[in-house]
Amino acid sequence: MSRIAEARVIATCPGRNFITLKVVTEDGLHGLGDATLNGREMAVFSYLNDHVIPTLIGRDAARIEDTWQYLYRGAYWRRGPVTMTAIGAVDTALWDLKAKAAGMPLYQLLGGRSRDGVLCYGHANGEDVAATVEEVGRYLKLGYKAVRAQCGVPGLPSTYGVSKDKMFYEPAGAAVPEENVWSSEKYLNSVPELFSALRKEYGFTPHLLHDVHHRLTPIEAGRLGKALEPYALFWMEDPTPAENQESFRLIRSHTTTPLAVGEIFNAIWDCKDLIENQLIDYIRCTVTHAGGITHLRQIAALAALHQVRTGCHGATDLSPVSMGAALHFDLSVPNFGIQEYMRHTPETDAVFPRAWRFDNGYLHPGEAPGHGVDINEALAAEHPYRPASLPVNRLEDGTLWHW
Ligand code: GCO
Ligand code: MG
Repeated sequence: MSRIAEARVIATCPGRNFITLKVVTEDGLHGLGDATLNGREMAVFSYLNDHVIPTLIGRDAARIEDTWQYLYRGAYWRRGPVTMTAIGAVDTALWDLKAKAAGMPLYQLLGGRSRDGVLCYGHANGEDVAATVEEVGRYLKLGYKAVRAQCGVPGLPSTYGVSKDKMFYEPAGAAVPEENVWSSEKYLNSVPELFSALRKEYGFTPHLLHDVHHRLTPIEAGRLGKALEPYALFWMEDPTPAENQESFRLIRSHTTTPLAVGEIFNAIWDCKDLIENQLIDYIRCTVTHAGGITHLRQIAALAALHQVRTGCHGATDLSPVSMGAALHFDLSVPNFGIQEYMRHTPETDAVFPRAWRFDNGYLHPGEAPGHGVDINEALAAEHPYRPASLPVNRLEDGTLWHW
């Protein structure tokens, strides 16, 4: 393998914004990394262009670990979503390159398969319980073994996670955030009814998941987890903001519903206390936002010591490049749990040709050398970047609430 000759950052918006890092070696191979930080895309674009790419040119592309250490340990400013997303993009691109140079699918370099396929969950949502039950049924017919269910809350004009476009849900909209109304009381009263209806209709074989999006206080989360116990959820996600991680002890002391956290974490230091104290069951960090394959493997190794399993974030705010890399990680890592899978639009799939595929509830990374996802730059250029933001939340009295 040779030296890095060139690296460039590509911004494209085939339905939503994606930032992609392309690293090219002197012998003409290229590797790709996803650098999409949802709603803050241009911060990483600049970080890569202004601070990272100048240090990559001429570097030995084979030295993945040393490059990671250089960008993390060598920098005065450590951690944080912008830095770690930039490092993650470089790391993923270098793993892609190394596997291409070896002529192997990436999972082979990561130790080979630990399983035959990657269990994934889809997103079902509806305005009310009946519509959500129907939507979950649609996923089960498509072959999904696991489905996340989100439902409109009676008495609230709209609910985050519940969309009109069921197949290609994209929550980022206006350039300046829209405002949603939230009520934890109304929400808490409505969720158990949804899962009761789902178990009544479909029994206990399908895995069911639910995302709280950080909206509850710890004691409210304990109450919800307890109320959901009869419906045996695969997990309850992000029940409360995870800054004060001690608060998870309170949730844990009230419920055996498994807990999943980590989609907005960016370093092992965010995960350490929750994992070491066994306060969660699934860790949801991604290759994109948590420092690439190199760092995610470290997080997974720590998690394995404590019987915490992985459940990588896989919303459409991560590009197909992220999914490609995640699937090689998922296939190889011993303590894999589940992979989130939200379909991208056909426009996005056209910009990012890929080797991975969905088959009967499982994802497969494919056998192409590298992570198996490429970018059609000419097509990408036809979809220029446009600012888009996630909505913010206010309580019914106007108080600003957690995202
Ligand atoms: C998830 C996430 C999504 C977020 C999205 C933000 O679990 O997939 O919480 O639902 O809305 O990633 O852009
Ligand atoms: Mg989530």
